[in-house]
Amino acid sequence: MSATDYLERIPNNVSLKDNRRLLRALEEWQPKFLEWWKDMGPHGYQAKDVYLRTAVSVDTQGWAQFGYLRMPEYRWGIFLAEPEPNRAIAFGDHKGQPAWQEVPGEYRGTLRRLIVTQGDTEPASVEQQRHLGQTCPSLYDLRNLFQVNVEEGRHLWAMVYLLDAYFGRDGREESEALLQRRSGDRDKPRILGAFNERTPDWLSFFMFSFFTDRDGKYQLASLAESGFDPLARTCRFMLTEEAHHMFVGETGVGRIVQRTCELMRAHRTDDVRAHGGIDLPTIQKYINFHFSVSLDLFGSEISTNAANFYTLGLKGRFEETKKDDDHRLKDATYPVADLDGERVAMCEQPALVALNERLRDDYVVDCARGVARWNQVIARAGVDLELTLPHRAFHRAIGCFGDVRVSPEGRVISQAEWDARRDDWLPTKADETYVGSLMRPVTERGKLANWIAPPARGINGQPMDFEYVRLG
Ligand code: BYC
Repeated sequence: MSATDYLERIPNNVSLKDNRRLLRALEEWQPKFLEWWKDMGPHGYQAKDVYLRTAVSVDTQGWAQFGYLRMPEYRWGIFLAEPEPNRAIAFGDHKGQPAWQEVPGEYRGTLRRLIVTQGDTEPASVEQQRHLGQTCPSLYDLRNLFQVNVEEGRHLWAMVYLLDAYFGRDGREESEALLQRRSGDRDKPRILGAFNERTPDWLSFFMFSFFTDRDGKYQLASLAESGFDPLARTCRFMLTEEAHHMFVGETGVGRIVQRTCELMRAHRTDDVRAHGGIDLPTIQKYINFHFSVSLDLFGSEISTNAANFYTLGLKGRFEETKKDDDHRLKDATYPVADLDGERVAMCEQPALVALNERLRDDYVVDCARGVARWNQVIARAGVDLELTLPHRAFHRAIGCFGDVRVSPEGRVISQAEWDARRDDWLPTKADETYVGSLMRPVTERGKLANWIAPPARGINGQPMDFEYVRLG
């Protein structure tokens, strides 16, 4: 492909045509990306026309253009939110100074690590979801899966842009390594725990999109506050796309819950498995699993890394600029959940080292709102049961609860009690086998698998029976 072709293929608002060095780096990386997409991207459907949204600019007209295209021809572009004139750093030791347009030399390594950690999650999620197309519950859902996948690909591009444009040779090496690690691979795993878990079925996919993509929202929002302006602007634009991913998760689980309740009422039974549905206790176990592994993504309760990221002006808090305090936090404290002997108790900690926990708190509140909406579906159906979030200490691998066993109610328990109760709380092999047995592809226009209700509306005003993926 010639340089002009690349400029055509990579819609951008970073003046790529004037930056030959960056263009060359991306020209070299792009075929490797496509190779990775071929090997690790969605299995099947690569030659089919999919009704996708593509961002071709950052204005209201351009960021959501709908049309049919084949996934490998998706235009993975590079977009930064519009610059904020005279933007100043909003927090930490550099508060009030002009935001950096170049990487400050002394923070190079730290910043690169943050960008690589963020970037690593994007291809990881595509890898985790690569087989789901084979078992889609409808063409509508299949299209949404692919939309999420191409946009995660674009988010990888966004991080690779930062690495290639601002971190020289090191950055280019990291860009390559992002295509070499593999989700779940024992020898070269993805960096963060949740991104090495399997997403074997659509219930897991919707839970992942609700819980794990929501970690993405909070991490991106914190990086969108960064003093390094290109990172802040990149993340701000990514957040516009992230909203759809969480919508897919929330409505996906909501539609399963709705269908389950319909089956419960129609057959006057809690045992909807007999009628091909996913029972509410199984849904609860999947919530317990995905919530807990996503909580781990926020890091330890007490973290000097987090304090440094903040003090150096690299990563802020959620909605930093809306908070009414000194934005330095040197003397502030924050309540953090900790182990006090056999119980979980709150204790005041220096606010700077507690920033991971603070972000986790924001996230938990947001998750609870979504669960409340699922419970409205259940209540409207007249079913007497509520889904809940397990206690934050339940089933944790990272942080102070990583070494203890805790029940979903937050009681510290023995290993023996955990062993006896684990299968009541987390999906078992039998649960996974049952859910797996429901995963049969439904690809007829307007048709839907039996275990999920139809969406309230189609994509971009299209009807449910629209040909979201052309199979002919
Ligand atoms: N798994 O000081 P600590 C998304 C490591 S999702 C494995 O507590 P820190 C998306 C940690 O790296 C958002 N290792 O943690 C969603 C550190 O290692 P070193 C992704 C873990 O550094 C769906 C050590 O343990 N973005 O976008 O304060 C689909 C001590 O850690 C884990 C980001 O995460 C773990 N869960 O915070 C697609 C933002 N947790 O330094 C996309 C960028 C901790 O001792 N990342 N460790 O070698 C960060 O801000 C931070 O790296 C973390 C960790 C918040 C993740």
